[in-house]
Amino acid sequence: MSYVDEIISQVTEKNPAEPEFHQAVREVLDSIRPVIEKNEEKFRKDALLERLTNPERQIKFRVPWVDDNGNVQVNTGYRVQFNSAIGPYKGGLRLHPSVNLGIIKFLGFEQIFKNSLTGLPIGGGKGGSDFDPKGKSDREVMAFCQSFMTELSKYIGADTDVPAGDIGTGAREIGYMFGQYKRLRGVFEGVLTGKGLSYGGSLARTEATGYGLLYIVDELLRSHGNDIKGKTAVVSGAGNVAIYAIEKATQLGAKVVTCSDSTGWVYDPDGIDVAALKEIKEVKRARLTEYKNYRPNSEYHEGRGVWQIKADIALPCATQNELGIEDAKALVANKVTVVAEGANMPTTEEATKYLQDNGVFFIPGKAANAGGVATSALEMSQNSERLSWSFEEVDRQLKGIMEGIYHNIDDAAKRYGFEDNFVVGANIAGFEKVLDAMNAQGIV
Ligand code: NDP
Ligand code: 2IT
Repeated sequence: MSYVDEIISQVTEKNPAEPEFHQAVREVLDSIRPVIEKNEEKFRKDALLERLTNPERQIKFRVPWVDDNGNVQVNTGYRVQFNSAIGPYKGGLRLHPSVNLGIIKFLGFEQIFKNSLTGLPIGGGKGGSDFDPKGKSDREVMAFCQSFMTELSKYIGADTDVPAGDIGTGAREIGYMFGQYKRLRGVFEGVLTGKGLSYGGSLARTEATGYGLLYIVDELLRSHGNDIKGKTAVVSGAGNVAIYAIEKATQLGAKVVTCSDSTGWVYDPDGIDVAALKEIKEVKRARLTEYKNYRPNSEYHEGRGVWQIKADIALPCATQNELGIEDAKALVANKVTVVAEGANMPTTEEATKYLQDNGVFFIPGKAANAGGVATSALEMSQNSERLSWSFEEVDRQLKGIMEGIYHNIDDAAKRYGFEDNFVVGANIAGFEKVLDAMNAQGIV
C-alpha cells in the first residue's frame, strides 16, 4: 500500500467518529500524493505524515457557567494546537452546538495549510465549544466567555497561540474573552485577533474574509480575461463572511441574489440590500424572516435552496458540507462558472469532483477564505509594533495577499501537471512550506 493510503486508513482507524477530520485529511493527502511519491521512503522513515496528521497538542476542558435563572450549565471547550512548524498556532474559536473534537481537528488541520498559503508566519490551530450563543443574554454570553477563557488562558499567548473568531464568535465574544485574559494574566498583548478597534483591533479585519474571497475570485476571472462586473452571484450564510462577501461583490459590480441562515433563505431579484442585512444580523441578531420588511420584492423560504438559483458565481459562506452533489448538479445545469468557498469545507467531496469534472473553476476554502486569517496576522504585526494602520493600508495588503495566493496555487497546480485544479494547487503550495520547516527542525 502506498504511504499516503496507509496514513489515510490509519487516521480513519485511530480517530473513530471524526468523519469531518477524515474528510479533510483525505482531501489534503490525496492532493499531495505527487510530492510524497517523489520521496516516499524518506518520508515514511521520518514518519512525516504521522506527524502531520497528529496534532502537537489537544486540550479539552469543562466550561461551567451560571445562566439567567441561576442554574449551572456545563459546556465542553477545546483547543487543538495542530502544527507550529512555521509560526505560533493561529486559528479561530467556533461556538456552535455541533462542535466536537472531530470538527475542531478538521478545522485545525485545514488551518495549517491555509495559514501557510498566506505567506505569513503562523502555524495551525483551532478551538471552540458546543455552547450556543443564539438566544442567550449578553450576561450569559459573558459568563460563558469568562469561564472558557479562565481555562484557555493557561495555554495561549501572543507568541504561542493566538485564537480569533469563527462561527458564533464575533466582536462581542472576543471582547469578553480578551478582558478575562488580561485580568487573569495581567498582560495587555495581542493574544486574540478580531479585537475591537479601541483595544488593539485592526481596521478591515471584520471585512477581511468576505473581501478576500472576492479579491481572489476577481483575480481568477481577470487571469482568464474576464471580471466580476455584471455577474450574478449566489451566497449562502448571513454571518460575518457572507455579509462582507456580498458587500464586496456588490462594490465590484456583481448582483448577489441570495443569502441564508440555519432556518431559511432569501431570494432578492434586485440584489441583496447589505445595509438591511447588517441591521438584521449585526445589530438586532434576528432571523432572516425580517428581511422582507426591508425589501417587499424579496422572497423568504424555509429550509435550503440557494444553489437552485441561476448564477455565474456561487459562494458557500455558512458551514461544512452545505453544498452536496444535488446542489452541484443544479449549479452546473445553470452554467455556474466559479465556485469559491468562503466557509471551511462547505462542499462535499462528491460535489467538488462533479464541479471540477464539469469545467467549473473551484477555489477551496483554504485559499479562498484565507483573507481572514491573513488579516489577523496583520493585526498581530500591528500589535507587536504598537501601531495601527489605516483601512486602506490593510485592505491593500489583503488584496495583494489574495492575488499572490491565486498565482501561487495556480503555479503549483501547473508545476505538477494539474492545471486549473486549485484543490491540488492549494494543498501542494500550502504543504511545501510546512514540509520544508518541519524537515529543517528535525524530529519534533
Ligand atoms: P457566523 O457565525 O458569523 O455566521 C455563520 C452563518 O452560517 C450564519 O448565517 C449561520 O446561520 C450559518 N450557519 C452556521 N452553521 C450552520 C449550520 N449548521 N447549518 C446552516 N447554516 C449554518 O460565522 P462566520 O461567517 O464567521 O463563518 C462562516 C464560515 O466561514 C465557517 O465555515 C467558518 O469556519 C468560515 N470562516 C470564517 C472566517 C472568519 O474570519 N470569520 C475566516 C475563514 C473561514 P445561523 O445564524 O442561523 O446559525
Ligand atoms: O477559519 C479561519 O481561518 C478563521 N476562522 C479565522 C482565523 C483567524 O485566526 O483569524
